[in-house]
Amino acid sequence: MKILHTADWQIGIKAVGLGAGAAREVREERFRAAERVIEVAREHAVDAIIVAGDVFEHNGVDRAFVQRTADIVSAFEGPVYLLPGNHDALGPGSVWKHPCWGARANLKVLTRREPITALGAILYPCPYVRQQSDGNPLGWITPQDTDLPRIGIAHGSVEHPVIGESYALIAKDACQSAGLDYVALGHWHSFTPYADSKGVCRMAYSGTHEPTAYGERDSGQVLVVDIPTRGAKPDMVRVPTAGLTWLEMSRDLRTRVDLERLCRKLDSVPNPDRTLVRVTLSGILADGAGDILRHIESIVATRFLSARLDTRRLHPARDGEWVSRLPPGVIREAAEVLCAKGQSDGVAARAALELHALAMEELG
Ligand SMILES: [Mn+2]
Repeated sequence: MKILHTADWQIGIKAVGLGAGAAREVREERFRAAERVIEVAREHAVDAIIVAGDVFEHNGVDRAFVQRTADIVSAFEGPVYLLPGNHDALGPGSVWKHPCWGARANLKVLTRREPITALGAILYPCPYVRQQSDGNPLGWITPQDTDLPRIGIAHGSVEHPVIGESYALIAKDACQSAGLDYVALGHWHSFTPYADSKGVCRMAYSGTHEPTAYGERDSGQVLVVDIPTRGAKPDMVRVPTAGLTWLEMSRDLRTRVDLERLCRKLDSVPNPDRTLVRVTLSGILADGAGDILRHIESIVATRFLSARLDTRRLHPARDGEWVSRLPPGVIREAAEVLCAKGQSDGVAARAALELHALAMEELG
C-alpha cells in the first residue's frame, strides 16, 4: 500500500501578531497547501491520503472553512482518512459533525478505535475522543498474524510530555510492540522519523504541510510512504508542499561588517512577498553603522509579507566616538548613562539607540 502521510493542517489558525493582512494570507495559504497535497498524491499515485490529526485549529472554526477543506480533499480520487486530533477532538460541537464529511464516499473520518481493512492493508486509527487523552493511543493494538501490512494512525507526543499538557504519550518502540509495519504520526510540526531496533524507520511525524510559526525545524512537507508487503521496509519520500517561508535571523553584532552582512542577506531573500521574517539583534551598534541599521529597518518594514525587527538588546558602543561628539553637558551625560545602563536594560538600550539616531541626524 502506498500512502500520502500528512498532519497538523491547523486550518483556521489565527496567526496573531503578524498583522491582519499577513494573518489572512497565512490562513489562506493552508488551503493552497492542502490543494498541493492533493496534487502530490496524484503525482505519486498513492492509494490513500492519511491526515494524522489536527486538520483544524479548533472545533469552533468557521464552518465555511470546514466545508472548503472537505471540498479540497474530496477532489482526490481515492480514500482520504482524517483523524481527529487534540485540536479537533470528537465530541459535541466537533467539526467532524458537519454534514460535508458524509456527503462524499471517499472521505473517511476515523471516529473509532477499530481496525479497517482496505486497499490490501489494515489501518489502526487512534482518534481523540475528547480534548485531552492520557496513556498510549496505540495501546489497544496487539500483534496479530496476518499477511497484510498493518498501519497505525495516531496523534500525540513520542515519549516527550509537554509541560502542563497530558497529551498522549507514544513509546519509541510502539511499532514493534504493537506489531505494526508503519505508524503515521501527527502533533509535532517538524518531520521526525523513528528507527526500530533494526534501524528501520517504521514511525514518523510528517510535520505540517505548511509552516505554522517561526522556529519550526523541518515543516512544510508531506511523506509518501510505500509499504509493499507485510514486514517490508517502508520506502519513505519527503515532498515539499510549503508556500510561505518563515525566516528567523538572530545576530549578535560587534562590528559594522556584521550589520553589512545581515543587510546583504536581507536584500537577497528570494520572494520577500511570500516570506515572513523575524530579525533579532543584540550586541553593539558600531560607530557609523546607524545608516545601515536604518536601511535594514526600511527593508524589513516594506518588503516582506510580515516582518519584525527586535533591537531591544542592541546598544550603541559605550565609549563610541559619537558620544564624544555630543555637546558637553546634560545630553552627553545622558548618552553615557543610557549606554552604560543599556548593557543590562532593554529600555535604556532602546533609548540609547534613539539618541544615537537623533545625534547622527544632527551631527551628520
Ligand atoms: Mn496536536
